[in-house]
Amino acid sequence: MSKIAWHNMKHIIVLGLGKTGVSVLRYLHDKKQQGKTLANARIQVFDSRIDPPGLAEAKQMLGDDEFLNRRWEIEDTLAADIIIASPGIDLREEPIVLARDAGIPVVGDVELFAQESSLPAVAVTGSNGKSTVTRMVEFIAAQCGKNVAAAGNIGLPVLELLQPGEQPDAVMLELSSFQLESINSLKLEAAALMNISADHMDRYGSLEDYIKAKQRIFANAKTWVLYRQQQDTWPHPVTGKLMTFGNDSHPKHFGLLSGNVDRSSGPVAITFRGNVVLRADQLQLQGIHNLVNVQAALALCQAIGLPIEQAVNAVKEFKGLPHRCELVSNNGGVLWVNDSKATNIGATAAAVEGLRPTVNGRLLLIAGGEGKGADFRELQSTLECVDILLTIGEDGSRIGKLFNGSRQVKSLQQAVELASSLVQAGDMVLLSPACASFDQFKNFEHRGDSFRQAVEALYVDSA
Ligand code: UMA
Ligand code: ADP
Repeated sequence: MSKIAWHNMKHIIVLGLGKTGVSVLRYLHDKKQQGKTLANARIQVFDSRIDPPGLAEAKQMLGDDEFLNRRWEIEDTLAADIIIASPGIDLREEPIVLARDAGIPVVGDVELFAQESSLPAVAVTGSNGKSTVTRMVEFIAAQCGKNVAAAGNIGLPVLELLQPGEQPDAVMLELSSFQLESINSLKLEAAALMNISADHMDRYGSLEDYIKAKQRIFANAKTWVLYRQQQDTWPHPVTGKLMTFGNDSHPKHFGLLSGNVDRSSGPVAITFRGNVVLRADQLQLQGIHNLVNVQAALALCQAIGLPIEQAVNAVKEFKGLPHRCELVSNNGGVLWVNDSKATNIGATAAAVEGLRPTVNGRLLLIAGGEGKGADFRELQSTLECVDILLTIGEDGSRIGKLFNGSRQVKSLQQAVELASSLVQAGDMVLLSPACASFDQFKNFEHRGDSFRQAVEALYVDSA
């Protein structure tokens, strides 16, 4: 898209007043304060929540009347010169489609950032592994003495990077399919597509549409970092410099030296151009999916000029993120693992299949929540690695149907209590829901924290 002609923008509407909406208002407000382009522009913000988190700040910036606590209608969108939509807003809504058809630009915060920033940037997308890879790159860079700022879907809206302050050496962006839908100008040193598994099917017409949104990350990327085990998700033709990663070996790219995930059964190592660069037991991360994540992170680090030897040494110290296959207790020899961030089938499959070989006893899985339109039959083969299944939440019983003897319980706390009566030393209890959390929790962190608290309470009570 051509550069936004801000001086022509007399009426701007911002849709959504969550984290993104607030950062967009700050960006526009700063432009207004600087006095030139937006001096007389009217800025309105819409949100269907009565009291969205950024309301006080929005009113301070815009005045009391420019927050509209209602859905945007066709009259609103057609009256705008530009529409800036938060990622959670479906761009297929009629008022937005009609505005677009009428030639009104519809952009997101990442496009605004891309039009403004000249910092070197790399980015990651995919159904799973984005946050892990994002934090890994940030961590590796810091260990190597570089200040790489992580932003995007990871939680810090990208426009916050434009606020005054110390400029980072480079930017590491985590981008969701929602954010990618409205980008055009983002130039990247390298972009990675981690993997695709069905997710957000309540927003996309088909898996193909979801994949197409993800592939937009490569439009202006010099190096394309792609997963060898899912070549059917690669954009064609590959026009960037190709760097692949995967679960197999490769003479020229990143790969894995074969062996079992169960580290006792032989070395599993990450290779680069056929040479071992890192043994799995040198890492502080569990599961084969994390060995795959390390490869992608190393490829992105290379693209921002970090020497591979240094990056490899640095990643050995990376401890992983909370709520992703996180061991929260091993009291009484039972391993309790919080994988609350597993909000889709692919993540739960990776966790169950990646952790199963490390469990001596039985594996008890707690799954369920808001299914986001997923077809849970895809979880069938994964459930064969599970010994006991407890389900929770509004779509729990849809997963339960696939497993003989599964039990649906009312709350996560009840699931933990029931689990504790069923397991013994050597077993693992894994919370890996394959669902979003919003039916019973504020977010996945709240769900993971509730799990941890319920587990801690078990042992306090029994102390
Ligand atoms: N809203 C409406 N009407 C709607 C939809 C939303 O009024 O039809 C309002 C909501 O009431 C809310 C605001 O819009 O106040 C929320 O906007 P949003 O959902 O876009 O959320 P933000 O707070 O702006 O956070 C977004 C990302 N959220 C989503 O994409 C859903 C955050 O990713 C991201 O960290 C943040 O921008 C900063 O870039 C979260 C996420 O869940 C972690 N992402 C999805 C995922 O990872 O699966 C894609
Ligand atoms: P995202 O930001 O894409 O949601 P996270 O790094 O937060 O990814 O991990 C989300 C979930 O996906 C966790 O449950 C984690 O165990 C699982 N996961 C992480 N990396 C991968 C991967 N490469 N493939 C499949 N699942 C993964």
